[in-house]
Amino acid sequence: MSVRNAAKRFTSVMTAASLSLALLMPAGPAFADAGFRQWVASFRATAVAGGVSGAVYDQAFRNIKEPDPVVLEKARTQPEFTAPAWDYFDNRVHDQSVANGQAMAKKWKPWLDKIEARFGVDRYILLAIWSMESNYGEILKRDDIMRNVIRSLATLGYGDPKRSKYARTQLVAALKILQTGDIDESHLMGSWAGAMGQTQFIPTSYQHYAVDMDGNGKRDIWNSIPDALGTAANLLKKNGWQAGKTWGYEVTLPAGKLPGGAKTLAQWETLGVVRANGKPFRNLSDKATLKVPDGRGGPAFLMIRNFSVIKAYNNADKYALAVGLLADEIAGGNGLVQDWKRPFTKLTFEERQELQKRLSQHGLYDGKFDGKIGDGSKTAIMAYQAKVGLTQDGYPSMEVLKWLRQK
Ligand SMILES: [Ca+2]
Repeated sequence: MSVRNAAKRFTSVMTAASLSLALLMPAGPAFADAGFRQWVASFRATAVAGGVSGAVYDQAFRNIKEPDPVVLEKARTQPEFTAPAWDYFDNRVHDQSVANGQAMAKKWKPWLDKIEARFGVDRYILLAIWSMESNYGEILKRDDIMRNVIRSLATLGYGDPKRSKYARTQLVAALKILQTGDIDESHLMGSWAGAMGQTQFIPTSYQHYAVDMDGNGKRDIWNSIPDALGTAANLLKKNGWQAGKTWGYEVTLPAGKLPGGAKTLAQWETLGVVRANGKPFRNLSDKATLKVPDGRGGPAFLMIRNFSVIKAYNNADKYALAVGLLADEIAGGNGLVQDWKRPFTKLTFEERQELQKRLSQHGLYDGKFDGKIGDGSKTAIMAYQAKVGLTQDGYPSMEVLKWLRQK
């Protein structure tokens, strides 16, 4: 993004955030800033009681005079709807995330060997987590996404009643990270909600799990890939990762009703549940639970223990499943046998980028050509559909791309 665009964008976000601040603080932005400084001054005692030195506190806040308007805006507009399965998985498990993962597997092989040997966690799972969390570090280069963690958490602690408790706890933890000297305050950057580094750890998780894998004396999950992947491996290991085992299997189901609950893979096999790719289960005595995230007619899975371990990272089935599926493909697997239920013909990753480029040529899209179909792309697709008289569903479909190619 050009500097001018960034400035323009920042101004429009500022305006929106000032409005929402004004709603929170009837006295207006000037008083809101005074209120924030007051909050920072009064939270000092809490931080000190939590073990943060006064000097570290003052140093961390010395250049922070105002809440971060971008953080308040993000906190206000976080979507809470549930995306359909194809929407979630297509944006995470695709040609590009697989190819990048394979390139990273080669590039970091010596360190992945060491991390696997030390923690017993599968390298492909770690690569998939890295992809899901920061697109292999790419988002850390985005000035429009990366925020000062201390300022973000103080902003949420002060201005977002829903997240205030979370933010106060995380702020004390973040200050303690500065106190250890693992990173200095100008590099303590993260997402608007305080998730940090290549593998997006919130400060309390960092405290529990961060490791200095490369041995330079600092646990640097921002700049050291070995530290970041070692830290992710440590989290999974401490939450019960079973070395040498997978997360689960895509399966095909027999007709008729199946019992619920956990059973051994041998028992599932007796019930007629077999692997979708025709291969045998690896260990028939593993206990497994059946999941059909897209309902009957979509792909089905038997999840073993490591699936729930991945959920220690992010407690959502679809997150853990995306990690598992992406890991399998980075390792050379062929992907799903039974695809997600999709009300249109799927585009490849490159075709989705082409779709974005063509929408931008029509003046309907000004985001990145990143193949990710988020709200901006969907709005642009709908605007185009309205223009040419198609049903306005916002789907990144072959039908829309074919129309775009004609004009
Ligand atoms: Ca290190």
